[in-house]
Amino acid sequence: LVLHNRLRQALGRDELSLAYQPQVNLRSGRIFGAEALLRWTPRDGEPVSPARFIPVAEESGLILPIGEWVIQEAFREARRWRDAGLQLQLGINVSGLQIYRSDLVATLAAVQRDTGVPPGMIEIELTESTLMQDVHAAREVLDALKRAGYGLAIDDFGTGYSSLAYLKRFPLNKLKIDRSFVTDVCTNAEDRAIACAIIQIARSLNRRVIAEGVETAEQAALLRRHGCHEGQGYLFGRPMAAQELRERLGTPA
Ligand code: G
Ligand code: G
Ligand code: MN
Ligand code: NA
Repeated sequence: LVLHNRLRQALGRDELSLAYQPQVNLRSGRIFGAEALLRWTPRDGEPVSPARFIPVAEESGLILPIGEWVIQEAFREARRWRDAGLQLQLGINVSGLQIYRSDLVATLAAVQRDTGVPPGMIEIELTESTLMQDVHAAREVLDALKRAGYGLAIDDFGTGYSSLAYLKRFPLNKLKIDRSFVTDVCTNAEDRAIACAIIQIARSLNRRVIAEGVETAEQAALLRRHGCHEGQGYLFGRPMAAQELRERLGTPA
């Protein structure tokens, strides 16, 4: 409850920010995009981890205004990239309430109009469990997002309860292999088998596949050898301030 009350004030007090974590092509090593990750640093306190405050935001409904702020802020950054001539994709996390209890399609359309960011620059990330809450409603929203030109990624793939058949029914461009399968991918045969199975499913269905939580060159090499297209993790970069990522890509300002 205390956390909830503090979180309620966070937006107005300018305490939220987005960190950007690079995503790279495992063959070329090139950064092709980034994921926007929400950060909360109360004015008079330590940063609160998203693992703690995002569940609170979801239970209280605060994720609706916060999620809208995330979308606006992320599109503003994508606009800066575009103005700087950077060809980068931006991943934005969206929670179930935004799909089922708000008009996500309309929110995105309005922010898209205001910022002029091409929808193809944006990839919307949803978790498996979000999609499973109401498969029919989720499918309508995803179809509309797809028609509008957005990329769609399924986050934490392999951790939720889902049927592989839904992969066919949802217009997803990309599977994100959950970090829990990547951490020990070099030493644990079961994790490796699961990671490789996800890579194979993605490839045979013509979807992109990205591994999360890549921390070592060995993990990256193994995943690449098994056909994984893309990687994200501390090996390539921690979530960083917008300006830091822009500087790293050679366009300060
Ligand atoms: O950034 P990491 O540091 O700890 O993020 C923890 C979790 O919070 C991840 O599962 C991530 O998907 C989720 N998350 C991060 N940013 C956002 C956001 O803007 N919206 C939603 N709904 N979830 C987010
Ligand atoms: O959306 P999602 O669940 O994937 O959020 C990614 C989370 O994983 C964030 O909390 C981010 O800070 C964290 N993260 C990103 N890269 C790494 C990594 O290489 N190792 C570990 N342990 N965590 C990571
Ligand atoms: Mn994510
Ligand atoms: Na994830």
